[in-house]
Amino acid sequence: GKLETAIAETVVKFPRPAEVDKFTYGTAGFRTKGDWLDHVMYGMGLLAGLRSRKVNGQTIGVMITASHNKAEDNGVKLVDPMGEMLETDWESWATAIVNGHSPEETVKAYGDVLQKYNIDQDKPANVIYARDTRPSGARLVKALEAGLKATNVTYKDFGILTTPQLHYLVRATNTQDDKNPYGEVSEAGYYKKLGAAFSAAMKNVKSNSPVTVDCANGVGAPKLKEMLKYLPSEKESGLKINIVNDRIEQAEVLNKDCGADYVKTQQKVPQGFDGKNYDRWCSFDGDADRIVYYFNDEGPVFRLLDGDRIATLAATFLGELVKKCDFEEKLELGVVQTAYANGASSKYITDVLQLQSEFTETGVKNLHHVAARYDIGVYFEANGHGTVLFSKKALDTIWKKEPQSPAQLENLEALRAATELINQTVGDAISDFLLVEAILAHEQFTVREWLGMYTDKPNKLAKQVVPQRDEYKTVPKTAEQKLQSPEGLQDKIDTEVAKYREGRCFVRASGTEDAVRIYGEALSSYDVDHMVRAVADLIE
Ligand code: 16G
Ligand code: ZN
Repeated sequence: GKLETAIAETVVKFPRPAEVDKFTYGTAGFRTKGDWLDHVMYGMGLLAGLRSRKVNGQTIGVMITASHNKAEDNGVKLVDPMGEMLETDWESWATAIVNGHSPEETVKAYGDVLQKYNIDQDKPANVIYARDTRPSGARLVKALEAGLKATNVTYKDFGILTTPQLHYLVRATNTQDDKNPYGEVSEAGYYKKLGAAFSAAMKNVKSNSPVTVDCANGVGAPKLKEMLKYLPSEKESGLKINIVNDRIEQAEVLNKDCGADYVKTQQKVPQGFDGKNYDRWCSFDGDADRIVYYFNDEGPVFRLLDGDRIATLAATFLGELVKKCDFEEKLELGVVQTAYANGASSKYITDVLQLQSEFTETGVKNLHHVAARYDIGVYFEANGHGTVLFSKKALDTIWKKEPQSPAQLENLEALRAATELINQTVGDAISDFLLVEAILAHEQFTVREWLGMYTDKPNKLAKQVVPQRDEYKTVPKTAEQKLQSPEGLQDKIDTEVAKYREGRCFVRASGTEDAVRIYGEALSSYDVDHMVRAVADLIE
């Protein structure tokens, strides 16, 4: 057909780089050196159009970012109509369409998708896209556009945005004609929605201390600055927000010794830290979809308030509000984590909060889908990616309730504000930041009190390079905590772990690096070190 000819003619301008054997659409989409991604972007233009036609012309999003990775890297992922990650079944089509070795092979992969889903090429297709601050982004957009043009897709460039802002825009676009649209379809619409929700959440409370945000020298910096214009003044809210690591014009410092990933993996304050003991700090990652908090204790001893801490804080707050609102219909609250969550946080959720706690495999899409089964589903990875999902039943219940007293009205208003403040499409550093700040103000918590909610179990995360990481397969439905291969290894691990008091240890293949990860917890840090080393020795 006509489109196939157009593809064959234009794909040659974006040849496959010789350096890459095979591209794979993984948990974070495609990700590698920015210089090698033009061909991939072109292919993602084709696939985004196909995906949109498959879902009756609803708008699909394309985000160009490499998150916490080096400035020279880049990547791309697709966003589905409700702002979710691309449906899993389509990941293999993404891989197929960018791995053609000739124009014919690309056209063939395109045709395979058409055929498989019975897609009508004359139907409309709509795509929107954005990128982070990386220098290669502008060039990669051209390749993406070439794929979109070749297949007659209607598209709109939203320029530089955080990843969650693009997710927001996709959902807002696709719910424009609904009775309850998600928000205005513009960057300003995002700030307006969050700003109004934060003001409502802070209506009856005041923050008691300033906060500093490390923006990883990435896109979060200009976007948070813009966000500030829509927030109540420092005088009104009591909250002073300082921003550091905002040098986006210097590409090479992006994520360099700063940002959420650095702080979490190094267990260290970022470059540019000048806080006193007990000052409240937080860090975004390079595309502002992750956040962790931290402070220096007496010593100074570095104290991290990671995704587990945010999950337990949010679950505590929302659980209390739901109770106080006394709804006729029971709303079920649950917290979804991965096996990397500190055992003390999970115990706190079940024993103290008396809420359901569930584990899934690593990766946002896995947590998201499980959280969606609850009326209020809180999900966070320890690394700081997470959000809260409200079911339709929960939203209806919360918005239609008639308050029985002024106190109940206050609680109801706070809960309603939370439903608007939280980005329900994906973890969002800006939205999570405002949520945490509002909760701390409500609870009148200092960082010490927040940390004091429970005591983390001593833990350690190690990495071991292995020749073939795909030999390490886990048993389904164990949240990756049991190996089924290599044969016999799990038994040896179990024997070793049984030697330690309250020992827990598991091994899984990384989805993003050529290595396996070993996570361990036990009653004492001496035991943890010993156990993790012993388990590492079992791995060849
Ligand atoms: C990806 C995931 C992240 C996960 C990480 C695990 C998304 C958007 N990102 O970055 O959630 O924590 O992989 O990496 O799902 P690993 O497989 O190397 O341990
Ligand atoms: Zn990120």
